[in-house]
Amino acid sequence: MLDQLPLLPADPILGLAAAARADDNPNKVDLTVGIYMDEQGLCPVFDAVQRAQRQLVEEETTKAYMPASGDAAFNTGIQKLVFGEDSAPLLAGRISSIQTPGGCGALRIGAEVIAAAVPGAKVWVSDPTWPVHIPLLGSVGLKFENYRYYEPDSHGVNFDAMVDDLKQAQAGDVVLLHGCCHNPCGADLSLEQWGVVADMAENQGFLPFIDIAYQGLGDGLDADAAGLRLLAARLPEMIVAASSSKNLGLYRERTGATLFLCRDGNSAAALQSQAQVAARRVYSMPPAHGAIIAGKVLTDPALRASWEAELQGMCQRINALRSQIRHQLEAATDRDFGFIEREKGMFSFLGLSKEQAQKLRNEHSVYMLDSSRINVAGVNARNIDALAAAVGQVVKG
Ligand code: PLP
Ligand code: TYF
Repeated sequence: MLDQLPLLPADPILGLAAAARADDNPNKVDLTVGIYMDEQGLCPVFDAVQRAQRQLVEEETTKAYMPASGDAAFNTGIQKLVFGEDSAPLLAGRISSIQTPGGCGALRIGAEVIAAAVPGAKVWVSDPTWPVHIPLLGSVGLKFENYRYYEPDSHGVNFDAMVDDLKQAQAGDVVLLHGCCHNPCGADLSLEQWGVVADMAENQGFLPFIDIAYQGLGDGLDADAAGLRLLAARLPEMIVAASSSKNLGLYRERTGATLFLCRDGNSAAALQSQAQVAARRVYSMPPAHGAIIAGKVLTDPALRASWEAELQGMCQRINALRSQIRHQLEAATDRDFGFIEREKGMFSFLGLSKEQAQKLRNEHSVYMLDSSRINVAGVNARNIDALAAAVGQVVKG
């Protein structure tokens, strides 16, 4: 029975990361998978996370199951983090959430709940979007339609085209939006453009589903959630998939949340129950470790202050790297890379062809995705010259 199943190809992103790991060139440059790396090329554990983890180990008296909705402190903390401490819908009891295994689990639980409301609902996704959205949402039978978003020539958002396409989105449809730091292109909506999306959602009745996996790594914790909060202030309903992988560095602990903005408190309670039942269909109870740590960091004032300072340092470093990469690539080529400084978060398309990206890998051990997406946070003082030299050679042919 099972031997008829073929070997499947690796995940396109994680497969390239494995290829980079296997490369024995000591000067290789790995800009594949989106993890934050420091100047030493390491993905660090936040100091506040280490301290909270030590507390957890000392205090823990049981490994009994978590509730299906997860850790209460984490839920409170992430609701305030995403919607804001003094969010009106939060104070009005219109928001509920459940802790999920990472942002991926949050997307999947959101999809399950959407499919319960409207089986086979149409989800509008940006062109391009994070490729993993398709299996995560498609596996529950949701259908996809693209809206135009990134324009390679300008390296920015073609907002007129986006609006034109989304005019067709109706009540019963879902529009998936990247809350900030768009993966893969780094091009985000302005606050004014978020306002237009809110107008359209109000008039047309579609449901926004916001994937926010990089809050705090674009312009800061509040600034990165400003678009989402603008929608929350105006709309009756919305779903958010939040991840604690990047901004708390909890990647392998699989920590995230699905959050529901609802018409009223009764509906918020109903949606939480829907999400819990959806979780039972997939994994029953979430893992404890990451969310208990995140709950402590988000709600203890001293840990919170330490975490925010460290996160702000990462955000500033990413933005400084964007400027350095721009200048070094411009010096090594005769191209304009000013767009790298205009984008936000961990990703940018360098605007190279698939052949050029492959040549960079095969001839220079410089690893980026075939689309020429780089992980900006993988660049450091020791590899930036090699990156610029290799891109210069490949671009000049
Ligand atoms: N959404 C986007 C756009 C992402 O880039 C990621 C991962 O990095 C996620 C969601 C979910 O990440 P995780 O499941 O690791 O929390
Ligand atoms: O886009 C990225 O690199 C990150 C990490 O199946 C990631 O979002 C990549 C692939 C995947 C899950 C996470």
